[in-house]
Amino acid sequence: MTNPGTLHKGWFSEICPMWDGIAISLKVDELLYSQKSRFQQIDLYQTRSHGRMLVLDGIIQLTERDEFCYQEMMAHLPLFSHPQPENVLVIGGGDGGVLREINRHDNVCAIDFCEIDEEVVKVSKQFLPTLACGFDDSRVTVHIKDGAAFVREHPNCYDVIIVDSSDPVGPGEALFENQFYQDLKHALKPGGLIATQGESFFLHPDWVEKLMGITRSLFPIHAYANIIVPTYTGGHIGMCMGSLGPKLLVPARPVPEAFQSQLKYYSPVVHRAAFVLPSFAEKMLKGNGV
Ligand code: SPM
Repeated sequence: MTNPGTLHKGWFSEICPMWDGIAISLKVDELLYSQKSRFQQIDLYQTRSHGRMLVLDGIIQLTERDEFCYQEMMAHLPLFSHPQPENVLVIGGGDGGVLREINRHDNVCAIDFCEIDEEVVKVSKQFLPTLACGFDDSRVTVHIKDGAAFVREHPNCYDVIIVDSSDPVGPGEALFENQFYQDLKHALKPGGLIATQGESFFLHPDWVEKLMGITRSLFPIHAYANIIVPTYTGGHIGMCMGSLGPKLLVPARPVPEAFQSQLKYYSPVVHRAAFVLPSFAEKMLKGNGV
């Protein structure tokens, strides 16, 4: 699906059938980049209040002002859940923001990064240097490839796998299917864990139930974590986590003070709190073990 979003009188509005009837709008000063890649429409805006904004197929992926909320949680929640994460795989997230956060972890030895759309990486390197600096670490190996195929070809390789996908419309679709989750499990080493972009229980309870249902059926330990992201429609997104050993709900090791001082969102308290759900969401997911 190609959907450039809507521009009206200098306002960009994110209009998506997946969350019909609600939209977030940002005032934009300039369209800095707009091209269709092999896979999707890529737009990069200078916004009035939120710095630069990356939009794929009309859906906001990040703004410079609040991207730390998502990237820190997608990286540190799974990595601090594991006692010793050495080999990490990241699927998607061509902006490099999740990589930037993973690179803060000294115990990580190697990071495979797999992204289907090389153009997203190129555009991010050109326009979003504070995120794309994530690629400037010698531990990172970039694979431009379909993430679903990459995972199938790498059994028993990783301590932590992070899936920073876009939504289940467009090139990310296969990353929301049962087969992909089975392949993620096989790509883990014993005691490994996964963390996937898990959508919002406010906007798409059906997707959250589906993803947590799959996660519960495959992983003995599973949980859904909350993340506040003001510029995602609804202001909220979640992460589905599945573990072959680590408990997930509390950090498996301390967060060093020097490490904590670099962060703006994640902390050990936030780690625990992320799994505390509003009553309606807890009831909704009870059958799925959350
Ligand atoms: N590294 C940032 C990439 C962002 N990937 C996730 C984007 C999800 C956007 N849709 C949010 C929908 C909220 N209902």
